[in-house]
Amino acid sequence: MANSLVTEFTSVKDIYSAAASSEQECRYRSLVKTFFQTYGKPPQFIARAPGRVNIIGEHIDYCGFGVLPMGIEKDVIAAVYVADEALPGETILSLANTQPDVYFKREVQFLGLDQGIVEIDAARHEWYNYCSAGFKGVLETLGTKAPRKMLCVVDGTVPGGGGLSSSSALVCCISIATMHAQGGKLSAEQLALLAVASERYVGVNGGGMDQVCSMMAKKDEALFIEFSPVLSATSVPIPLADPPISFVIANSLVVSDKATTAPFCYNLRVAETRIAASLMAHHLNVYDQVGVTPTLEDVVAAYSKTLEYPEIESSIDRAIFSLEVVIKALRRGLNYHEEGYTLTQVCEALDASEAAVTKSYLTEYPIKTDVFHLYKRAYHVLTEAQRVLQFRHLCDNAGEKLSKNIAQSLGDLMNASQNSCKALYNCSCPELDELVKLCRLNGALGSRLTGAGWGGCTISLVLQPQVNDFIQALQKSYYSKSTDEEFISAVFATHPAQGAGLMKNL
Ligand code: NG1
Ligand code: MG
Repeated sequence: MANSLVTEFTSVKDIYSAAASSEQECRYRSLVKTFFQTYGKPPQFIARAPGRVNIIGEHIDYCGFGVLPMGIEKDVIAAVYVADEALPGETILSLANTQPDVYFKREVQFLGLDQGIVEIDAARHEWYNYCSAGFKGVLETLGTKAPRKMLCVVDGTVPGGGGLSSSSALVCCISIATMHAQGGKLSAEQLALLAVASERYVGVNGGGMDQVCSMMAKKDEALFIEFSPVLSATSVPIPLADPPISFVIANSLVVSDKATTAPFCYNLRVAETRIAASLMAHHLNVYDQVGVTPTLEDVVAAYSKTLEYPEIESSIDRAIFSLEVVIKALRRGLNYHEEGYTLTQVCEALDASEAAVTKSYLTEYPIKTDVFHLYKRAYHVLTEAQRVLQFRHLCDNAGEKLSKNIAQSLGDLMNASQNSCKALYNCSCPELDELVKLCRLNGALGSRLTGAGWGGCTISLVLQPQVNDFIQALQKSYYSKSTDEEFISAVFATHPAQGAGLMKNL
């Protein structure tokens, strides 16, 4: 992946679609005004990072497999003024939010380099933790001994807890702002990786899809993001021709607060997939090649080296084949209890003590559970990894003329992803199930939850001529009790949007 610096925008028009630019210009002007009202001086620059919508590839980034998201126009922007250096004990970062009801102002103290610079209380679920996380990550990476103070006002349009990555947009935006304020020269890739690590300060053992997409997204293109053997982001054309397809986002209006539910949802899934990977590494005799606590991708990659690929030429087809072989081996490798393993059974299967298992899988991040669903989770992950490759393959080969058949095949993959998220990964919820059902009934060729799930948004693939009817049908059904304003912000068609960057000439 090219080691490019963070994008510099000269105008709002570089960032948003023509239709959105004038509204965005007002928003940027209003941010500058709020900054002046808050701090009595104008900001020096604005940093910007978008949310993302994941088209396909759910809960597999932290297992090492490639995912296929795209940037959205909804984003976080931060106006910044860089002041003098701060001494330990002083305010080093002042954060204000344009939405006073969220939390107006928050001062972060400078603890000094030897004490880890700033403290983040992961037990308190506050928006500014994500800002502190980005800030802390950059300062620690740069090793700045006397960092310069930053005054910021933040404005966000990504709905919180909606599966559109409001959290990573905040982390990425403040990481870019901090890097620029402290005179660092980190590339967009370095910042993306740093933001992945920083967001974990907030207590969720997250994957890397969101931050990489926010940093690297391109207008008009989806991104195929791979994490192994190294991070790479490849543009994938969204087939655009006859009949054109569109992606429509619809919010279930169930807020999914990942930081709160992580111990029995997100962090637990990470642990389950890691335990499953270790068992499969033993079962497939590749344990020595993958080391301790491998990911499922480590196991598939090691095992695929032992496979012969008679007559399979394309590397995508070979990858799909390797996954298939491991899927077939799952039942024998993890057949101990299809209804799930107790901790005692996990220990027996791994031939390890409870203390060792707890140390390796269950202590770094908080986890609460009585049962580990190893088979179901691993089956989802491996088949979802295949679906991503199949989706990418269809996009790459669609060319100029997208036939209805290809559009339906893309939709089928999205539907299969949803079904697997619901039945095997248990990360859907009744409202998401209902919304997906209505989307499919009203013309979506495919519809699924996007992001971590347990609430948040759906993404649907709809043929462009049908988008208006589709959206109206949802208003009459799922959103019959919402006001017009609520509805407009909950349901919208989206197109791949520009990734993060900086604007210096205000
Ligand atoms: P959300 O909760 O939608 O921001 C999370 C993770 C992703 C990925 C998805 C599920 C973070 C920051 N984000 O996204 O890495 O694992 O869930 O595919 O942890
Ligand atoms: Mg998030």
